[in-house]
Amino acid sequence: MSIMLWGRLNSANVQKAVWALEELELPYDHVPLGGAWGGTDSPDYLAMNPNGLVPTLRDGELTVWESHAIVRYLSAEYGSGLLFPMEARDRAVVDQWTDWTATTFQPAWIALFWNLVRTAPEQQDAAAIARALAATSRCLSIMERRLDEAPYLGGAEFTYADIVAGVALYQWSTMDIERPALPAVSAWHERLNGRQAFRKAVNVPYDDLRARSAF
Ligand SMILES: N[C@@H](CCC(=O)N[C@@H](CS)C(=O)NCC(=O)O)C(=O)O
Repeated sequence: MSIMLWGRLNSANVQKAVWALEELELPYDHVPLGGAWGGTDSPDYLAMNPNGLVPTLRDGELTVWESHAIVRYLSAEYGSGLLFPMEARDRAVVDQWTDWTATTFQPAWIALFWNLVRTAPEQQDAAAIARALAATSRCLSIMERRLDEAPYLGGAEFTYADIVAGVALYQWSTMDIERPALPAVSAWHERLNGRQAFRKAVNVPYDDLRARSAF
């Protein structure tokens, strides 16, 4: 039975799973779900993912949801020594950036995206946008210092930490905002853009999400 992935491809959390699958060259079937497709509240879907959000991944008998758990699973199962460092000490640094992305970086940049892109212009709150931009810029300045000393967040090698954080780069670089100069982050973005899996998973236009705050 091949790997199945449920979720709309314009979701950053789904893009993490797609990027990991493509990076590992794994065959998979994809079911668009959530957003304009709906289906997250169907009994069948909730039986797999009681959280009712995307993505969900099934691999044989295993069903797993939460994008970071999915990326970590794929990396450990199919990318040991590749996306998934074998040494616990190396993995600790990768997990540090992965968990920081979940708790700090992603909430900041998603707030910016919601306030600026998903909220209709007449309902936008300039102060909320400014706060979200400041929080996102602060996170990126932390990444700037890290990427000034190492080519990837985990260190010398590309890992799943780059996947979970790197999905932000398309939105960040295309949103209508004033961006601070971040040369190390820009160089990292260029390095990631050199990967086919990144381009396929992440460089996905989001015009159909503009002024769509219902999901
Ligand atoms: N912490 C979850 C968050 C999942 C989440 O918020 N997914 C959003 C899309 S990015 C969702 O399902 N929204 C409802 C929808 O698209 O219908 C994860 O990382 O997987």
